[in-house]
Amino acid sequence: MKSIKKSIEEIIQSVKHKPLQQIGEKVLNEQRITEEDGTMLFEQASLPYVGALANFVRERLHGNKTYFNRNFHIEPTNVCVFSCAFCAYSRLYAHREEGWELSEDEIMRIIKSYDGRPVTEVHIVGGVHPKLNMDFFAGLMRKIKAHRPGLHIKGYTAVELDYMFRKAKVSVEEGLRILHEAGLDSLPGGGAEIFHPEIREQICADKVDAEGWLKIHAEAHKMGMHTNATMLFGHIEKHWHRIDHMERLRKLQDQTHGFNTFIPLKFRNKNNDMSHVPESSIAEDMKLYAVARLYMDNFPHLKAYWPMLGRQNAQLALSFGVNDLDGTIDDSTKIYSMAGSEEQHPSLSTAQLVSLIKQAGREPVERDTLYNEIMNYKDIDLAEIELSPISN
Ligand code: V47
Ligand code: SF4
Repeated sequence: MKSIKKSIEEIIQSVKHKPLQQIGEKVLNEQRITEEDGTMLFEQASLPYVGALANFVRERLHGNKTYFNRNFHIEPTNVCVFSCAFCAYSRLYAHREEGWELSEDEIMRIIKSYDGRPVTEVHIVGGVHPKLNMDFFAGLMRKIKAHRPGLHIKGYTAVELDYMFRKAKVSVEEGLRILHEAGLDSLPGGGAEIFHPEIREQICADKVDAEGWLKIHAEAHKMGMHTNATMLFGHIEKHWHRIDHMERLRKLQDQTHGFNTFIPLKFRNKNNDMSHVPESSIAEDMKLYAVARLYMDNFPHLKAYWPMLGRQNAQLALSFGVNDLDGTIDDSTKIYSMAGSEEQHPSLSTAQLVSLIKQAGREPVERDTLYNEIMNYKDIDLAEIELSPISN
């Protein structure tokens, strides 16, 4: 049988455009592609070509493995002091009758409802509430850890942290140390949106800027915490803004190696101040994942967040560089359903996730937040998972 390398060599040679051929050769030889290369891939390469290159890299890094975890989300509040134009979720403090705020007891009740179930991670993320401060969140994490020490807490975007630290008048380093000691294990990737000020000023002018976001992640990495990074794509940004965004992340990763996963988030246009902006096509989305896999050569993982993309498109993304589908989520996550995602109550059982991955011809592997492998489902029968007491 022809080796994958041989096939990809043939594909590269068959491309008539010399600069695109040279990009292909760089990928084949594990050389870094430049910002110009990245923009050229968006603008001149065909989807099958970038897809084939991205799949080659994905399989070189991870073979057929596709990771997921058993997690659940808690959104303590949707009240937010900021007013990002793309956000369908937040309610301004002045109108908080439309919003919700969970008390510590209510959050602990959610945590306890997972007792005896094999979840490994809680993802805590929400609006930036003017009254919920660092003491509240540090106290909450101590309570969660006292109740279930092994549960990994991935919580608070750099936007929430920046606001918390400024309000508490502590430095980024001090603030992160306090939260880390209280039980915060890692940071999610939210709030990055598009870093370039030309776009940031139009879509989320009042929250932390690129430098502030990157500083928080850099400090977390210095402390030994792992973090993720997102990019909100498919709205008013140009291709070069996407490359600029990825370049800033790639540079930081060269220095710290603290990022686990890059998560492109597709802009959804319902119920927000950007409803006039059309959503991107699935072909554009797949190209974005493929270019991201090629550009972010120092990020080990590329995630398609299925609640936002939809299950079938997430399956498709597994052929365009993606090797992670997030998790079971099991949640009342409203951030996407309110913005028009088809997933109104995102939740998949382990059996459903495994089946989704197998249907796409890949090998499902359950991981923890830090990508330690918990179980490979390659040879496990679906009926066996459904009957198992560990299925959730
Ligand atoms: O930063 C808000 C996005 C993010 C819309 O780290 C929207 O594992 C599309 O960061 N259309 C928060 N996207 C969620 C997030 C996340 C999600 C899953 C996993 C991880 C992780 C992180 O949600 C925000 C923003 O970019 N968002 N509104 C919208 N209308
Ligand atoms: Fe607030 Fe986050 Fe929505 Fe922006 S995206 S308004 S920071 S909840």
